[in-house]
Amino acid sequence: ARETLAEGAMLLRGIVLPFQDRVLPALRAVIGQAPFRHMVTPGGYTMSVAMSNCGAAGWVTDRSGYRYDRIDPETGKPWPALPSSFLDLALVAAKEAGYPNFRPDACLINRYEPGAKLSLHQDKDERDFSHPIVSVSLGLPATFQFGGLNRTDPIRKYALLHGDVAVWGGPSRLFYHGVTELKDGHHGTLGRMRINLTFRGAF
Ligand code: MD5
Ligand code: FE
Repeated sequence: ARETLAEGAMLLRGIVLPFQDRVLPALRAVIGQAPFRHMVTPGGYTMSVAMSNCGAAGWVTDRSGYRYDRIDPETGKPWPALPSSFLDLALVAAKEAGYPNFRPDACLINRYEPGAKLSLHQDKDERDFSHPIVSVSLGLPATFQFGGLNRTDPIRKYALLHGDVAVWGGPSRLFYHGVTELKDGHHGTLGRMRINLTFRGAF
């Protein structure tokens, strides 16, 4: 099932399911090497979403700003490599959405527990906005908000479910978006959380 959300933006419901038996163990291995942590924004706010990364580049924030870095500031080591299952999934989804040349070098891993949210923002720390962002949803359902190029543009809401992938490219690449406070619940394989993998071309 392929649904167009906006020009350049596609929702691929359930496309993760054939990959999940490879992706979930790989996720556990990555988190064993680079544990989830609550990062601090330049404004001094501790994020409710816990994050980690894998790939050549990882997204980090601290009091000095947002950036991509090859080194995990918590471990002092490079981020774990992108697992082959992650890359296979990202490439299949990107191709299905019309981006056959996408080659991600970064995967930001977000963990939402009940009550966690991501306020409306744009993703603009990447060098080249011609790369799409491939976003994989696992575990508890979330309400995704997406607007337009201006913060004040009208917001549409979508439920993102376990196994869904959203691909944001073209004009939608820089649209404002966010995730509302995660509702409590229990997912059969992930338990009491939502995991979101976002594949990016950072460098
Ligand atoms: C999430 N994560 O569900 C979302 C999925 C983040 C983040 O927002 O920055 O980690 S990525 C959704 C996205 C990316 C780029 C553009 C648009 C949405 N969009 O145009 O709506 O945890
Ligand atoms: Fe974002």
